[in-house]
Amino acid sequence: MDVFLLHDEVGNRARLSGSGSMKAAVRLSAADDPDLEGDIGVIEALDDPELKRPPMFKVILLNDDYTPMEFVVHILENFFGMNREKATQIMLVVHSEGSAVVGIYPRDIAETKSEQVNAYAQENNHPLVSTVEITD
Ligand code: TYC
Repeated sequence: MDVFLLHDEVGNRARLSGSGSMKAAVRLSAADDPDLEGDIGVIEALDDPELKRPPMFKVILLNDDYTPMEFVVHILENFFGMNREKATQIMLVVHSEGSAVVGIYPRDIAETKSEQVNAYAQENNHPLVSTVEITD
């Protein structure tokens, strides 16, 4: 929210407030610039620059009945940078809960990792599947 108080020499006041961009017309005085005295000038409040963080995406690994546990651990070590202990722990979460988030990344990276995992599982004749979902 931006607020401007506009006032003249005899105490008349106007309040200008809002968000987004705002403009107010003002009559210029000799103090602004003698050449412009009496002209109409414009005061403009610009939008705050919006600095939104890019959305992040979860890579989710799904359980199935056939992919060997050791293969899932291998995936978590090699595609998601986990050590053996962490990879084993997360594999067991997927196995018992049905799914688990295995990484959170910007959209392109999440989609590439998920596609690489799915392709690698297929090449090795395992039904393992990962998906991507936007974070809330
Ligand atoms: N449920 C599989 C089994 O019993 C193991 C497994 C774990 C499969 C995690 C997929 O994402 C997965 N062999």
